[in-house]
Amino acid sequence: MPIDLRSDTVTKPTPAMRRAMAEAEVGDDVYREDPTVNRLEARAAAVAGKEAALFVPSGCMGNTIGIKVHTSHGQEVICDARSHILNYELAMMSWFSGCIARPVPSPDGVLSWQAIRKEIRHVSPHWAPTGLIEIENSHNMGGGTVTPVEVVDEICDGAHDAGIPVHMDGARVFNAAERLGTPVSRIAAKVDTVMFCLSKGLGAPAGSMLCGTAKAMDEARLLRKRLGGGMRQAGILAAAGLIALEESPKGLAADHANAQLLARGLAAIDGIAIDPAKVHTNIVIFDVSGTGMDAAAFVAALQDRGVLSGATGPASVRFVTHCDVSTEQCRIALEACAEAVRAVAA
Ligand code: TLP
Repeated sequence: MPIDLRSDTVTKPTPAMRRAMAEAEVGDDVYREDPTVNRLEARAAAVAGKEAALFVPSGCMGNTIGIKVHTSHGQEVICDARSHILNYELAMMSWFSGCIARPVPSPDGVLSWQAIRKEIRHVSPHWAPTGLIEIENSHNMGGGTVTPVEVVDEICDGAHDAGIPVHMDGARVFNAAERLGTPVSRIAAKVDTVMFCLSKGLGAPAGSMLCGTAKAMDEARLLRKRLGGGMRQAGILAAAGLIALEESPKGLAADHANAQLLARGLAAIDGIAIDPAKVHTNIVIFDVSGTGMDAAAFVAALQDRGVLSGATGPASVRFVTHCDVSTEQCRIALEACAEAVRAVAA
């Protein structure tokens, strides 16, 4: 079996999750009659500190619905230039919500109110008005970086004063919570909606939660149906989600320690550039330009040595730690990196 560091999306359900799935009490969730889904939604809302939550099949659908709930066609969505909603969601904000992105560059994916406020547009004969501000926390392509609570609060206060809602792509907000030592409900306290994934670091087989006001979630439920996300006896999946919510956050500290181990080990390899201080959570993005290989060649060389990774740019490679990779496997992966670099140098 290869050591799979491509993403935390590759995690497999635990034995406890599989047992709960087999035994789950189910009903038709489109009629809101699935007791397990109802329990998961109530629990997710409590964890996020919101009135209500909606179980959706994926993070992309959660973000798509979150954007649609807040915006009208012909508006702009302010987001970081490397955000997932802009770069990895097949232009759904335009396809489904009729909005365009107003990308704002940021250091490592951490936005600030100062950077955002300059980009806010009001109705005018020439401009599309800002309909929404989006924050990704932790930030995937920023290298798993975490936006501190005070910064999130400041963005929300400024946005709300300007009459603009805020959506958080919290696909990995539990990783942010672990890093900050702060509950998810505090991180998301001021955002209008937050989406988080059960299927990444938390290890559930599928599903994400969108959380917000009861009114927003009622609308979100209709949008989910429009998108084909009414899943009927979804309690089978929700049962795993409930375990993911209660049990899995405890394991994230170990994933972060493994990411640090990788970052420090990579920094010590000639030709690889990474600053371990910038690795906040479970994502390790590093530059391989000094190795004589581009990212594709580096990824291929690692694959030959039994380690799976992903290229995130012409010269950048991503490792993501998760509950299905051990510290020992991270050490083996580092050895594979060193060996691949030595082989090219020779
Ligand atoms: N991220 C995936 C890929 O799509 C890049 C990964 O391997 O990291 N928001 C963020 C910040 C994400 O990183 C992802 C998935 C999503 C949303 C979408 O979640 P899914 O895959 O459940 O639709």
